[in-house]
Amino acid sequence: MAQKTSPNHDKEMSNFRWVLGRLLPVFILAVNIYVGSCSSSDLSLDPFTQQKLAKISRLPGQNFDVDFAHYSGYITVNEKSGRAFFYWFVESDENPSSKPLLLWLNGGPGCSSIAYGMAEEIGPFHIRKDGRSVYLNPHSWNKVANILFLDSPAGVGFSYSNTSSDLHTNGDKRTAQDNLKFLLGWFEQFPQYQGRDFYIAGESYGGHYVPQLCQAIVRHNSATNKKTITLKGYMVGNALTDDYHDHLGVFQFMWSAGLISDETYKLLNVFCDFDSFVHSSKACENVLDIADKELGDIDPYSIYTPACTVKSSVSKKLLKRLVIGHVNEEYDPCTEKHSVAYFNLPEVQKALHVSPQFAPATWETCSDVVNNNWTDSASSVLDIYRELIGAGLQIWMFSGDTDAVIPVTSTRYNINALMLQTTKPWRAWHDEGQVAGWTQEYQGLTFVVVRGAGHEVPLHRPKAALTLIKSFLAGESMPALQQVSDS
Ligand SMILES: *[C@@H]1O[C@H](CO)[C@@H](O)[C@H](O)[C@H]1NC(C)=O
Ligand SMILES: CC(=O)N[C@H]1CO[C@H](CO)[C@@H](O)[C@@H]1O
Repeated sequence: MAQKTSPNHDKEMSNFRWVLGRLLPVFILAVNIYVGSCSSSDLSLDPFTQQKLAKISRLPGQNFDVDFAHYSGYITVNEKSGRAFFYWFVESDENPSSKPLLLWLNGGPGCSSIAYGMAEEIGPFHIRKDGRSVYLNPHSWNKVANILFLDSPAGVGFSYSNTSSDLHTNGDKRTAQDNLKFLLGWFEQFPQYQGRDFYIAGESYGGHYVPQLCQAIVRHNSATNKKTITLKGYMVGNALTDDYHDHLGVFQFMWSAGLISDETYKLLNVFCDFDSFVHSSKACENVLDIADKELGDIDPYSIYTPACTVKSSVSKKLLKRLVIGHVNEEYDPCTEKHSVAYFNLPEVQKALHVSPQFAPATWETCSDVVNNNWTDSASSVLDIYRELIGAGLQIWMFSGDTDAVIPVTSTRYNINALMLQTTKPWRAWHDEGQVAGWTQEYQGLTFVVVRGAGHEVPLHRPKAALTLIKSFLAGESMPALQQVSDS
């Protein structure tokens, strides 16, 4: 997924050339030398013994008990190259055998689903400011589903390849195939989940990964006539979908939110509309640089919240004094930094069954190497939407409406381009008696706006996001205002 600027944000690098990556200090890629022969998942063992070995007992800095099991480890996706993907699987905290299975994918390309999905969005374990301990997220999606977090592709998070050139040749097509291989391998290790209702969700560049993987699954199922993976549907948020419509929406949003000048708005529409998001032309990059300067030092992924800068932490202190009693729930723009500290701790990596042999020299939330060397990137996945709507999948698109990176306008242009029939007209939806957003239902697709949320909807609006996943998994419309019977 696309990530926020960090305090060490290299000013030479344009936010908008990097919209889908994030900006962290660039560490020199240390080429790991793979020696030894210890592999974490021994395939000679039966699945249940493997599960036992993958089980996580307690995380460092976890001073509370949880009533769900969770597991982590590697699944080999390519034997010849020696590519293995890292997962962290969290069962539901209540009656997991009755709950669906949900795969979560962050984007980038190059960003870790553990860094974002687990540690600051939908996962149960979020990282404290000290970078050494965790707290329980009260709005974790494992209240309603068993969640599988996957670091994909090779070079992201703890996923690795024994062939170092693999990190320079990642792209959409191989990622979809490797993700399919991952799932098939994972279901072998967790056979009790075979045939379970299965959904995929993700955000940002996950807008490519999610439909592309769904297409690979649907085609695999029909080619093999097997139903190991019982895919029911997918949901994407602030999702990169179609370069042309996404660009139109971004420029329009930045202009109407008052972030850029009239002149730059015009130039963007002249030089960038028809460009690729991942591989933009020099002419377009020049205008993006101008736009970036005009924006100033805001967080483009959430334009009305403080950015992670020294200044913002001062104003945050003020806020803390004013909003008494909500200190823990307060939005922390620097949460990524805490994850970097935590997941680089040797004891944390040990608890997660990360093999020292395959661990990255430095764990990063997003990999610059993967991002900068991305090969094929589909200019549009709308054709896949058409195919999957035809296959009868349940498809939802949601959007946080304060994101300037893949904004609500982009998603609306994309949905309009599909020319679907409306089944339920535009209306507000509610959470805790307030309008939490808007929704419209189409033949084959449901659209949900989450009001006041940035690029990472579950980070900014955790309660509304839990309502969203509940409705999605139940296949129900977003809640309308509840009638209060008494007064
Ligand atoms: C990578 O190489 C090491 C050393 O040969 C081997 O133990 C490991 O299984 C390989 N990884 C994969 C995914 O094949
Ligand atoms: C061909 C290419 O773009 N290579 C890039 C791969 O990633 C590294 C690290 O970010 C860059 O320095 C290379 O330029």
